[in-house]
Formats: sequence, C-alpha cells, structure tokens
Amino acid sequence: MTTDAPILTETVGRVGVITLNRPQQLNALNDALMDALGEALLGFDADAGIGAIVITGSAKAFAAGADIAAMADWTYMDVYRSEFVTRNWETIRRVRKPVIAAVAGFAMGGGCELALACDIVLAADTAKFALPEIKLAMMPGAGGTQRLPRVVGKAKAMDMCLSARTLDAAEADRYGLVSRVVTSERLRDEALALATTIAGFSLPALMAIKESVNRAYEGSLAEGIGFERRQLHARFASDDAHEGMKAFLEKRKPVFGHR
Ligand code: CO8
Repeated sequence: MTTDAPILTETVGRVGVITLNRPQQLNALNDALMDALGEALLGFDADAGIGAIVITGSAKAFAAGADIAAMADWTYMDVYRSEFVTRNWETIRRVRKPVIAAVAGFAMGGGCELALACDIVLAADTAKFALPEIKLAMMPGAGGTQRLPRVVGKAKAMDMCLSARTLDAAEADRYGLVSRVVTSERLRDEALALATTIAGFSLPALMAIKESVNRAYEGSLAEGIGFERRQLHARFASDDAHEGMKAFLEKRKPVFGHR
C-alpha cells in the first residue's frame, strides 16, 4: 500500500491495525477514506487470522471530522442521492469482531462519532473530543446525536452538541466517553496489548458478547440514526451551512443569515 493511501493497514499477530492517513487534513473523513476504512474493516472481519481490530490516527488527530472542503458545495439532492454517511458508516456496525479506537489529539465531529462507533475507546492524554458541527451551522450526522447521549447522558450531550464544547481526555474519561486513558507515548503499545489480549480469547464468544452488549445499548438506535440522517441531509439545504463551511476554509468568521 502506498503512503498517500487514505488509510494504512498492518497485521500484528492476531490484531488488524488500521491507521487513518490524511495527516495534512487532520484525517478529515472524505469518501475515499471512508470507503477504504470500510473495506479494511470487512477484510479483517472476514480474516480467520484476526481476532480484534484497532483504528488509530496520528499524534495530532484521530480525525477532525467530515471533510469540510468536500462537503462545502454539496446540495441536499447530492447527499440524498448518494446516501451520504449511510453508504459508508453502516459498514462499521456490520463488523462482528471487537474494534478498539486508539485516539490521540483531535476527535472532532465525525472523528468523535467514529470513536463512539467503536467498541472500546483508548484515549491518549492528548485526546480532545468535540461535536463542533454547530459552529458550521451543521450537525452531528454519523450517530453522534444518538450514541453520545446514550454514553454520557442528555445533559452532557446537549452541552457538547449545542455549545461545541471540547472535552479533554480526563473529562471524557470521567463522563464515560472513553474506556481508559494512557500517555500519548504508550497509546499504540497499550492499544496493541489490549487488542492482543482480546484477540487471544475465543472469537465466537467475543462476537456473542459484542452483539449482546450492543443489544442492551442500542435499543431504537436504528430509528434514531435514520431520523438524524434526514436532518443531516437537510443541512445541505441551508445557506448558513454552506457559509459556515466556506468561512472555515477561507479562515474567516462566518456570517449567518439564519436561513
Ligand atoms: N475538513 C477538511 N479539512 C480540515 C478539517 C476538516 N474537518 N479539519 C482540519 N482541516 C484542515 C484545515 O483546513 C487545514 O488545512 P490547510 O493546512 O490546507 O489550511 C489543516 O487541516 C490543519 O487544520 P488547522 O490549521 O485548522 O489546525 P489547527 O491545529 O489550527 O486546528 C482543529 C485544529 C481545531 C481540529 C481545526 O482544524 C478544526 O476546527 N477543524 C474542523 C473541525 C470540525 O468542524 N469538524 C466537524 C466537521 S463537520 C462533521 O464532522 C459532520 C459530521 C457528519 C457526518 C460525518 C461523516 C464523515
């Protein structure tokens, strides 16, 4: 695999490691990256030699969210027709083996939602979690409005979604958004050690446990996700959302007409 590929994959014993690899864009999640991520996840899931999967990013960013440059000119019909998010993100839910997010630096927007979609979140002490879409007049659209309240409760979730507040690793740990916090120097080794321990257990038992815990946790998640997706698509009919994204790319403050 070449180094300009949007993700890198490697195998360490029975662990499949996926590294998000758009460092210049802080691992912004464009379609090419999400397609490659989905393919890699399904590949490891189907590989009998793999028992657990780690998704990680760079020291600066796990992922800074959806790719604002790609989205800025999309219309409602573009995202409705292409099934934006649904097309790629449902893949993550299909993975039956345990998936560990190893998060250092920014986990913003879709990056935070990617961590939330994993089974275990290991955070470096440098990790920062936020759903800052409101600053763009956008909204979380990859499960954030549904998974975050289930994890941290309504009060914290509303605060994060409505005020764009950033949580550091210690706060995220306190709120139950992450499973464990380790030093940034130890993140990769700790993630590999944890994944190796898990991958040493019986795979059918692991899959049964994962499916059962998700059953307890998800409830009517599918309905919530479907609702959220239509709301996200409708954001592309908003002048403010296009203004918000363009202003970010032009490095200026947005001027919202509240339309
Ligand atoms: N999309 C595209 N490019 C980005 C993104 C992004 N989300 N984030 C950062 N970049 C780019 C910057 O434009 C910049 O590019 P360039 O060097 O060409 O100017 C480069 O990455 C480095 O970024 P900064 O210079 O801004 O780095 P800082 O260290 O100053 O700031 C931040 C880091 C705070 C993370 C800042 O980059 C930031 O605020 N980024 C945007 C975060 C954000 O708003 N995320 C939410 C996006 S919307 C979203 O996720 C909707 C979810 C819907 C479903 C998800 C589907 C995938």
